[in-house]
Amino acid sequence: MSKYILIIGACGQIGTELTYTLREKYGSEHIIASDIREGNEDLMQSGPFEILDATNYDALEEVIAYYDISEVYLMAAMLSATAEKFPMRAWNLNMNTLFNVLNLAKEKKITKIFWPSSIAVFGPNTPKDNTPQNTIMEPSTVYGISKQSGERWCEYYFKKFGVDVRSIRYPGLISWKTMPGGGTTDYAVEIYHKALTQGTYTCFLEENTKLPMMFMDDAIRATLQIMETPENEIKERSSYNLGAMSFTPKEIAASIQAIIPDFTIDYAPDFRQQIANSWPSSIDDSNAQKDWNWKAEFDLEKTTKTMLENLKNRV
Ligand code: AKB
Repeated sequence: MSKYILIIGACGQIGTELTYTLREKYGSEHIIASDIREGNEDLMQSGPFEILDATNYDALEEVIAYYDISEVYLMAAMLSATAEKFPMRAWNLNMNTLFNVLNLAKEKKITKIFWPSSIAVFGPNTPKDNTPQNTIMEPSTVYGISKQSGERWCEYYFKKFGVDVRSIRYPGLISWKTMPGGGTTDYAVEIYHKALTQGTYTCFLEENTKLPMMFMDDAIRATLQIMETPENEIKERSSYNLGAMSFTPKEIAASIQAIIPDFTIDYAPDFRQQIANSWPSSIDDSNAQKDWNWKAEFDLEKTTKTMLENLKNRV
């Protein structure tokens, strides 16, 4: 394989696992990891690493020319909870990085882009259960507005300039290698850490708040799968709905109690409750199933078992 791939935001929750998986698949020297700051030592030493501010077009262009990059995975973003605190910073980061990679593809300096969208594109007027691919959106969060605008721009660049950009609306992602940062679904990772270290967790969402979630291995598999699909088989050029499981804080707590019977949970909802209330409970991903054979492998029970097994040697 002679292509070179750039990952922007490689030290984040998804970027870390994506970097390892792509390095395994294509060879370390072909995967250029980048981030605005240094992160995990092991990741930085496992192949080429660049400090890169992807809001800076010239800096990004320079890295792309230097390594002869053809594909970019743009994983840098400010997530829902932090974006409510810093709306303009979130808008600038989430939109300028996207425009920079879209324009590089328009200028034929790269050939393919992966850009993550989110269930946050949906809003309070969206049907909550089995949310369809195409439906009312009207996001009510800063992050959701940036992701929905991003989707419109992706489709525009595809239609107008033939830019091959592919995207998934990720649900909340659960992983043990890297912590998420600044999201509303982060509770579903924190809870495992606290179960092992303290035997108890205070959840910032109410007990019956049901949200779509996915284990990281499934998310990475989906990402590689959509990127490997022949160009003419990608029918959604905004972003694909993607589902795996849905659960409430009470249900994830019960799945932990099945393994750690003494684990306890209590609830102290904060501003993130309102964000969660505006999002779907479950997702209809039949288009992803039809167009590129998507099928999730992890349910809640398997996720809990895998999380606790891997984290018990780390925390
Ligand atoms: C968040 O909670 O902000 C993210 C997301 C659902 O996109 N995990």
